[in-house]
Amino acid sequence: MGRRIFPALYCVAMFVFINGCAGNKIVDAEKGIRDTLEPNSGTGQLSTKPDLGWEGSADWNARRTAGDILLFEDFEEDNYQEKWTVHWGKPVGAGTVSAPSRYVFAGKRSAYLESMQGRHDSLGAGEYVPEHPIDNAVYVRMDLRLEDGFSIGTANQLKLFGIRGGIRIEDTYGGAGSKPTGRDKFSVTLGLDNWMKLHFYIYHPDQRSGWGDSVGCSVSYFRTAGLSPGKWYCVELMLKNNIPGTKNGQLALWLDGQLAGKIDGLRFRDEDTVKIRRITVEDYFGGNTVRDTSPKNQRLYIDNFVVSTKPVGCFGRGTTPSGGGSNR
Ligand SMILES: [Ca+2]
Repeated sequence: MGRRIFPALYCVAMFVFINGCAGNKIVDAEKGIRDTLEPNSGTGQLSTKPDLGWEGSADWNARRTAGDILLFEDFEEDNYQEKWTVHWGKPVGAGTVSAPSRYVFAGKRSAYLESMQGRHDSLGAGEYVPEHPIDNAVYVRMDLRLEDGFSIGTANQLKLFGIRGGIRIEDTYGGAGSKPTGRDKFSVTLGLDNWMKLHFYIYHPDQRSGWGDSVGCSVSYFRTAGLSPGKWYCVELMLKNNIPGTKNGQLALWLDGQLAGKIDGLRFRDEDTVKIRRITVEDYFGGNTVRDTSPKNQRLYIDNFVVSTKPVGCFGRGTTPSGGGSNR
């Protein structure tokens, strides 16, 4: 990250992107929900009735086939990290915190990542690599809470977590400053801007420059979804890959079960072999100056971390995303 986004420039950039980018459109929450009332069109839907056949069981091994759940992590076991498959990095978590604590969402423990004053990266940042690359859609969901008093300081964004794709696992990094070709890689990160509002940060072949596109997660035309310290959020990010030759890729974000951001018409690839290969949890302060580092030592807590090829939802809280369907 070499950019600092000032408010005015940010708004202009958002306007240009929303109105001027080929094939992309932002759908606000109300519009998105109206869209989803129509029969399954394969364009992403919301359901108000959870129908997953899964209530967040800790028995993720038993459920991984039936529910298309690749990873369910509740951080209850001492050796939880042994379940995770990784490539470069480590499983997520600098440590765990035990109940009773407001930082445990469910069960007896949650995990935390810890940002250190003056640093970009955080202790406990990690990754999960699905056993088989995902061709179509992936849903990454977690309960997330920022430590009370959490601050982004003067950093231009805080990268929370992301989905990485590539023709090979070795290609699945962000690629700062270089535009994907459609035949190498793509990257989507969910981030918080300096105003604690959520945005997608997307490296894709149709991006406007060498740097990725930043697109706010719109609750309505005038309001962007955000996070605040002091409460737990159910956060779910979906990436649906496009069919090569067709700009039908999608991104969606649900916050506490409500659609909080959606982009249609994306092109992530021009070849089938460019698949979803890594999931990252970063808690990374960007860009690249000392002003873009954590202003103090502070933690981000996560619980019930799920990676699935089907919608997951909030286990009875709010509505449940559904209708990821298939591109094919
Ligand atoms: Ca737990």
